[in-house]
Amino acid sequence: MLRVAAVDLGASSGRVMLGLYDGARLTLEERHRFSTRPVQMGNHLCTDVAQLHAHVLRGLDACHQDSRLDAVGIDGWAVDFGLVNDRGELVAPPRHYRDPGHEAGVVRAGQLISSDELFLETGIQHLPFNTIYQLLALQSEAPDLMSRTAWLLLLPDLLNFFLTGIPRAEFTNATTTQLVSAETGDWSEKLLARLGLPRRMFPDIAAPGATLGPARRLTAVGAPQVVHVASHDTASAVVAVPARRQPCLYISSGTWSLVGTTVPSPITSLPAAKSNFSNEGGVGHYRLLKNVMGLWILQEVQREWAAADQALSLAQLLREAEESPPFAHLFDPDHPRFLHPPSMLAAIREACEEGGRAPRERGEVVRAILESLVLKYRWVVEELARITGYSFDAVHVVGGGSQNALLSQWTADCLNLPVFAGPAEASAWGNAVMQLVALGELGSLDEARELIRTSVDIRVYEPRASEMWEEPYKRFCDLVSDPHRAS
Ligand code: LFR
Repeated sequence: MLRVAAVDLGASSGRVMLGLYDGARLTLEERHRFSTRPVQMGNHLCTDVAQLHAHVLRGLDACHQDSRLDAVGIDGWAVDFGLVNDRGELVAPPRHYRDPGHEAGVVRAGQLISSDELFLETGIQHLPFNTIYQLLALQSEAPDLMSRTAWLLLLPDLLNFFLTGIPRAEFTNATTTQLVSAETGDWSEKLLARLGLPRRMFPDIAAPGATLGPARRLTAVGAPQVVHVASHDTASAVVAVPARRQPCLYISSGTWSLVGTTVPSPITSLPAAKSNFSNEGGVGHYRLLKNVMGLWILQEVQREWAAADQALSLAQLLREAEESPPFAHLFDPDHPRFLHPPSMLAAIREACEEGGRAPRERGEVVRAILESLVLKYRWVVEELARITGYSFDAVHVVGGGSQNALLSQWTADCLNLPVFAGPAEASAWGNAVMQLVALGELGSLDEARELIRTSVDIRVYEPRASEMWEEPYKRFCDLVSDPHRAS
């Protein structure tokens, strides 16, 4: 029996899962779960990395209790990083991508390089919090910071560094910095020079499936091998998409909804640029996808209701949504106002008022969120088909959002495609199977996916009454306001 620990840092919660592989089947058992929510520290929204590290250690301890671990792999949300000095200490608290302070970096980048050139060089979509912008904002705010920095380490790489003492970048997550060349898959020296970012702080890039080194800082519990999984959580989730036919259409549904497909190499054509698609690195492929704001909007609304003592279970909220009138309030969920508003309810109200009337009842609000999300999925899928020339006959929904039956059914209805829902813990599954690849137990991504198919349960939602979505979709298309979309 092989024992691997999959550490997965999602945008709202993290977990450490113990993977048990008997040569034929893989099972995952949750051993520790914790919040990954950012904390406001002074003027900035930050990630509490010390807490994250402590939770990783606790989770690994819990995995170790019965017997030794063979390997450990860490994946997490993209883009965010820590800067460490040559003594291996953080030079500043890592900022969170939802911190509004990165905006200054977007302005600075615009002075140094055009957005078309940036896309051509990196193949990465414009998101105002990409590492490139975070770094440029820091550089102008605290110019001494970089001179004190030995390494820039994205969060999973940083936690790997705490375990092993080895500074190394992993490919899938590195691409999300928007500093990696779409052509070479390595840091773009040209771009770094142009932006005045020191090349020396970017570590060597390793491929997913490579071994990093023993977790020698875990002496109390032995020293399992730390391996490079696809350390971007979305890349791990895409590894776990249990499709028989490739390329397939997937939605990695959680705090974000990542809607995309896989392509053999980056597509940096004009239509891809205009629709602001991303070519993020994957395991033997690129992930051509787009960020949709996702269940974050609903999570924030639930948080607001809970704070006002009006907490209701998700099941109850979904029931109320189903009982509310259809297509009464639509909005583009990807408007920047939803990224980190002081009040999500107020942001929704404002957006709906621009197009008509604001929702008042709880059920109406939830319905507006879910309908707007699935309409945006359709918009992205149509763009995706146009850019790739692919046609899709099903959609795989993976991640926590795949457990939301109403959202899955409406996704099937709106896209007029069957939805295959699951696995819910897709990133952890993708993480665990890549560890088996690194350990030499599985030979390829296809084998890894086959193992997942035989190990998880998938629910199927057939499309119903799709014609009902036609008229609202036309209305919705008029609302879509992507800053990079051709008018
Ligand atoms: C999902 C995710 C997305 C990335 C966003 C910010 O958890 O990793 O792929 O765009 O978080 O890092």
